[in-house]
Amino acid sequence: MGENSKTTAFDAIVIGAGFSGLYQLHRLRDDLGLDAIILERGEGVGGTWYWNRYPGARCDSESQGYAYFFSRALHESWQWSERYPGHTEIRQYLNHVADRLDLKKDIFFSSLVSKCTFQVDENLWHVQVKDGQVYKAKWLVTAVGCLSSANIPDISGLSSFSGDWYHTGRWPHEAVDFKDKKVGQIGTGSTGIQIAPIIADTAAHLTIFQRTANYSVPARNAAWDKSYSDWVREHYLDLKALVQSTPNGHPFRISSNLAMEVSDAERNEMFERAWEKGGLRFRSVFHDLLNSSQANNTAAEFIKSKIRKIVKNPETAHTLSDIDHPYAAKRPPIDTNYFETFNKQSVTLVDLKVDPISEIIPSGVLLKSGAEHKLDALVFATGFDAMTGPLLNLDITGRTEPLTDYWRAGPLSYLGLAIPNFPNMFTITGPGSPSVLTNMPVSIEQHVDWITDCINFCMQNDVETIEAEVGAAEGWVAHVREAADVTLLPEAKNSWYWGANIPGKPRVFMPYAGGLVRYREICESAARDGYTGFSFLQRGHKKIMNKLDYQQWLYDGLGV
Ligand code: N01
Repeated sequence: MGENSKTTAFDAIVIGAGFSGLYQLHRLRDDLGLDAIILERGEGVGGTWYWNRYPGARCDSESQGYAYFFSRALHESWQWSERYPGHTEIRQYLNHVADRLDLKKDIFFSSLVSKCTFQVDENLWHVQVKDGQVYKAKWLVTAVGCLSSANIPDISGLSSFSGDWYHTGRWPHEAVDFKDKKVGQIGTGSTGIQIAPIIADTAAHLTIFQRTANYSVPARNAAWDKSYSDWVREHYLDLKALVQSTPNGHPFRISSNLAMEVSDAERNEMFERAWEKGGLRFRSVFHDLLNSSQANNTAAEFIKSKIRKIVKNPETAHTLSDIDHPYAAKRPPIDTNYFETFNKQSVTLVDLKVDPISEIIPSGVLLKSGAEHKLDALVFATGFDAMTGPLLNLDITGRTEPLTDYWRAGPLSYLGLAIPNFPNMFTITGPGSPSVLTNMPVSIEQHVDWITDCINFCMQNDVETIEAEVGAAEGWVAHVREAADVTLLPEAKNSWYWGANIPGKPRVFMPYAGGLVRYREICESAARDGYTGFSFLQRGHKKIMNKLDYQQWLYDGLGV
C-alpha cells in the first residue's frame, strides 16, 4: 500500500453503513467496548438504500417487520407511514437509528474501500480507501449487502448512445424527468416491475425489453392510519417473536394447508383472497408451493390467468404470461399496476426471446431482426452481481491469496459468515446465508449478534486469530445445495440465486434455503460447542488450533 498514506489503527473496521453495518458498529462499540468504525462509500447512511433511489423504489417486506427488533425503545420511537416502506422513508429510518445511537461520529463517509489485506506478520487487517488512507484493525466485518454491485450488461454500443442512461441501483440523487421522452427499459425483475408503471406515467413512450417473463402479484400498498401504527408500537414483543419464528423472517405465518388437499374451487377461492390481500403473503397461502411442482403449478396458473385477464392485447398478454420457471423459484416480484401498464397506448413490450438486442446505437436499441427502437433515455433494471459481487469488489487478500482467486470455482463460506484463509473476518449476509430468501433486517440482526458473540468469545479467551476450516466450509456449501434441492428454487436455472445473470460467474446456488429458524439453531449450536468449524490461534502461540486442540487448551487451563 502507498508509502505516503497515513495509517490509523482501530480494534474493528466495518465496511458499509446500511442495516448491517449500523447495527454491527453499535454492538461492537457499545456492547463490547471496541474502538470500531465504519467505512462507507456513500455520503450518508442507508447502504443499498442510499443508492437505490429509482422512482417507485419501495421494499417488498411489510413495514411492521422491516426494522430492527433489538431495542424496544427504538421500535417505539419510529412509525412507518405505509404498508411497504418507500426508499426515502427507509433512509429516514436509518438516519433516525444512526442519530439515536450516535453512530455517525464513527462513520467515515465518502470512503470507498479499494483493498483489504490480512498482514500475516501482524495478524491485522489493512484496509485501504480510494484516497490512499490505510486503516488497520484486528477485526474486519463486511456489511456490503447482497444486492449492491450493479449489473450493467455488456451490450455493444452503449457508449455511443446519444441519450441519457441509468441503472436503477445507481439512480441520480436529483429527480430525473422523463416527460415527453421516449424511454427504453431493459429488465423485468422486481425492480423493472416496480419502476415501469411510474416511467409510463410521464414518458411520451415506454418500450420494455423483456428477456424472461415474470410472475407478479399486486402489492396493495396503502397508507397506515394511526390506529395501526399504535398497534404496531404496542405489539413489539409479539412482532419480534413472530419475525424470529417464521422461516423467512416475515411478519406472517406460512399456512399449513397443502394445495392439493383442498378442492379446486376452495383453492381458487384461497388464491383470490390472497391476490386481494396482495404482497409476498401470496407465497404463503399453501405450505407446499415451493416444494411440490403440482402445488406450484396451481399458483403459477392462477397468476398467468390473471395476467391474461388484465392485459387486453392477447399477443402482449401471451408474451407476459409465457413464464418458464415455477412461481417464486426466482424472487417473486410484487407490483402496483404493472400488468395494467401494458394497456396504455404509450407502452410497448418487446420480447427479446424472439428478437434479441443486437446493439445499442446512438438513436436507441437495434434488435437482431434489424428493427430499431428510437429512444431518448435508457433505463437498466438489470439487477446486481448478487452476493459475491460486493465482496469481490473489495479486493480482499487473506492469509494466502486474493478472494477473487480463492472463489474462482464459486464462493466457499462457512455459514455465510466466515471464509477459510481469511482470519478475523466476518461477512454479514454472505453467500451461504439465508439473507436474500428472508426479510433482510431479521437475518441481519441474527448475523450481527452471532458475529458479536464470536468476537467477544475470542476476546475473553485471548484468541489472536479465528478462521473457518476448509472442511467445515465445504460441508456448509454442500448443505446449502441440499437445502435448495428439496425446494423448486434450483429449477430457475437463469436466476441470480445461481449467479446465472453474470456472464462467466460460477454456477453455485448461493442463498441458504433451509429457513432462518433452522439456520439460527445451526449457528447457535456451533457457538455453544466452542465454535465448531473454526480454528484458533492463541496469543503468543504459533500453532493454529482446531476445535479439539482448542478444547484441550481450555482443559489444560492455558487459556482462560
Ligand atoms: O434484478 P433481477 P432486480 N438483456 O436480476 C434482465 C431485490 N429487490 O433489480 O430474467 C436483457 O431480478 C433480467 O432478465 P433475465 C430483490 O431481491 C427488492 O429486478 O435474466 N435483459 C431480469 O428481467 C430482487 O430479486 C425490491 O432473463 C437483461 C432483469 O434484467 C433483487 O433485488 C425491489 C439483461 C433483472 O432482474 C434484484 O432485482 C427491487 C440483458 N443483458 C429489487 N441482463 C424490493 O424489496 C439482465 N436482464 C422492493
